Amino acid sequence: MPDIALYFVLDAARTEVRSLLKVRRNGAHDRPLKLDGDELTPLEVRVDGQPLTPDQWAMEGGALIIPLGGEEHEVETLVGLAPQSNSKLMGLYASGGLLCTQCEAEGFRRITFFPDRPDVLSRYSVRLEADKRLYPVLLANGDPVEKGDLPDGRHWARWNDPYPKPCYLFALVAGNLACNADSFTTQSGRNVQLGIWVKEADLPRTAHAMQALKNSMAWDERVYGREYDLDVFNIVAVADFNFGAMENKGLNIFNSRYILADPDTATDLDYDGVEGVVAHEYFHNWSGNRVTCRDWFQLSLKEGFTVFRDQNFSADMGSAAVKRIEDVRVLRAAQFQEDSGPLAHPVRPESYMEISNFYTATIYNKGAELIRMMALMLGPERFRAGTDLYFERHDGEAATCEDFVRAMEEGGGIDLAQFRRWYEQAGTPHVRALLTHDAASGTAELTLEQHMAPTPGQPGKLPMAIPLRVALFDRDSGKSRGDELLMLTQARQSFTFDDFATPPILSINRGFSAPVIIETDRSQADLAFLSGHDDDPFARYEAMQQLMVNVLVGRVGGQMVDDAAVIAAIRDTITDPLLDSAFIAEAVRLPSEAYIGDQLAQVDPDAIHATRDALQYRIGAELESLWRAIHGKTQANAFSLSPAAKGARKLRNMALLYLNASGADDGAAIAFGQFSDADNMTERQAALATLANGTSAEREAALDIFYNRYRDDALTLDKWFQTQAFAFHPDTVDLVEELGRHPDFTLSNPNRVRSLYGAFAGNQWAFHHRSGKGYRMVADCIIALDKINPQTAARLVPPLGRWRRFDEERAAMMRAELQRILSQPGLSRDVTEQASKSLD
Ligand code: B3K
Ligand code: ZN
Repeated sequence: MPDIALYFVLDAARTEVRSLLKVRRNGAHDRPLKLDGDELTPLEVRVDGQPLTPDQWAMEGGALIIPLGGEEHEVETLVGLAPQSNSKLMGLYASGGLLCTQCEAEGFRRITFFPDRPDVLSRYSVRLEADKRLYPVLLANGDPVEKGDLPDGRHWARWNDPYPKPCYLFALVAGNLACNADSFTTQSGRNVQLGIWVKEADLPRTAHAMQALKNSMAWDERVYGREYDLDVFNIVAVADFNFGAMENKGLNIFNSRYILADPDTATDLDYDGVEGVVAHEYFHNWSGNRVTCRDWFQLSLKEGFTVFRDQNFSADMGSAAVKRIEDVRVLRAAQFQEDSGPLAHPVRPESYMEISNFYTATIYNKGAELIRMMALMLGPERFRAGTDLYFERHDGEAATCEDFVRAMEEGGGIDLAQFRRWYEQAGTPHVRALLTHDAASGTAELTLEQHMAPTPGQPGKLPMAIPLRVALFDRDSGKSRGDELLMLTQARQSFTFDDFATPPILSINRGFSAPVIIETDRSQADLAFLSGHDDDPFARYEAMQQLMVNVLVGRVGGQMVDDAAVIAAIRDTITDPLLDSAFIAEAVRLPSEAYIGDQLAQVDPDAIHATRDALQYRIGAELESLWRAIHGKTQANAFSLSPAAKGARKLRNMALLYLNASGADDGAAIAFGQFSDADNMTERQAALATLANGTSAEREAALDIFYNRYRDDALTLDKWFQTQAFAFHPDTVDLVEELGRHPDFTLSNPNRVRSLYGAFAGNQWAFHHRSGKGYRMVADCIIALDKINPQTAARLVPPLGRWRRFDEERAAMMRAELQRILSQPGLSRDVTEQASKSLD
């Protein structure tokens, strides 16, 4: 399909789409032309200008089948769409008065008949026509070429995209939008017009996104030598969106939560989210659009690589150490859980029922870790040689993960034969590390053993190639001789280190060099040493976490583990004048309840909650005066987004949390004070969250104030729902049930659903309430939402699928809910796949 011309007559109730396809037979075969379609009815079908009679074409499933004789034809179809009734938010739909599209992965077939697969690349010419008053702005991919007015208050615009692209990158937007306009001059001196399009009232909230866009464009030139290729780059924010954002060529469409930010409504985390997602979508212009995927099994080719790129961009814009800690926390929370459950799949999956279910932490975040390991093994110059070769060799093509690995091998000069198993084998490798010391010879020996548990469809696993950054610390000097990169390639392997008169201390998987679970038997004393001395910030953080995990896991298992080492390490950390605030805040944070659960053979949500709460109380009470001092000292810094200001807010919020955990009488009053006085959402929301965990009068007051202040601002009201759903409050289950009936709750907005039920399902203690009520509520939501928006409904299934990790009673209730979901008539393919795999 070398060329496609599309003609849209746009209207929320009824849109007409005429498409003209130049088709050319792809090889020596006589099969008919098959054009995918989903919920489409052909109103006209023409070949080379001649209308076909209904007996000259056929429908097969949703697809249109046209027998064709010759080698080349022009095929024309006409269909009618009803955007305002499209609640799936795939294809052309209406959102807050706008018309917009979402095509990835298979939404284009809901707009017109077309071979909807990523290896069909075509040049698009698009004409949009609409009522000028309702839809004064008409946008599509590529460059604007012509526009004009029509009688009856109508107008039109034509856009051409000179770069052949797969149809999943098609986009259009029509609506009443205001523009934050700016420009960027590329390294070769071309001028690019940048536009961020939002509702007029939201214009003041677009500055951060624009700055992020310009920074991204400069970064991709500097770090990867990649320049932007069109004359315009537009971004549109929409309120109803299934995902974060979409990288359509030259016309990115965003969930408004990743564009809009101002101090009053966005937290520092939100600001970082805007910066990261703007960068991610922009970077896709090369890793995704110029070089796209041959098929959807290769999804990680663009997503893993692009996440790696956006992570490094954000690291360069702020604190690299803290960014790495945050990224690993996300990986462990989302991807390690996936890898250890019924939905585990390889980074390059081998089958799927519904591709929408494969936009997972494995494809995205583990995929990024694979690229990171290759970059580590190659070093910066050779990695860049590899990516240069990849982009040159595959520009304009639909490529595979194998193509990427081969470019790394050839461009970087490395053998990745065994490394390829990372794409094939699902599951997280466990690496057991044992360090022994021989005083007579003065040598230390590190023995590493790897194993991987079976995953669905993969009973046996082969050893992986695991790059581990390691350092050995001398107890007396407190120093190491530096970092070494060890390659663990066998099931069991030993490494010897000379000249150690006394037993050194092991620092391993520094920087989280490989996405594995390390098992060591390092003592609390050795971990405490590393938590104070390790010169790799991630390893230092990790030592602190491991100290805490040992206490928590031991106590949940009924052992009396002393917490003195934890409290001492936290005291040393918060009083260390050389550490920056953001790092301190990360280091002293207790591991999440879910993470503690992951370390146990069986998750006991109540015991985990009680144990973690008790340790939090001890840390709060023992160090109360320090928390009080930190909270007071970091006050009143005028709002700025500098790393120092963000770090101070993060630490202050942590101090507030521990101060409240300490049981101090004035805890709630101090939190309420912070809530009332804050000049920014980071402190306001943290104070609200701290209050929401308790049962004080201030809790209700703050929730009311927050609600009344933001009730007309959907994005900020989401935080009100989310904070309550996340709260460690004994009645969270009932409160969430009530919130589900709140007049501001709606299933039709994915952000709102995620804020309430998505957050709730991530609150281990509340969701796994022994009554089973949490399971029932989430299942009810899935069943109701499936009729409206199956893609978003399916994303709520995985928490129910983790039943194997819980006691028999909970497991039985979770299974019963999965069965109830599966017994619903007319269940979508999306939810069917997730629920049935979860029961297997
Ligand atoms: N590529 C899109 C994902 C769209 C998924 C739709 N099922 C966003 C991103 O990763 O950049
Ligand atoms: Zn992406």
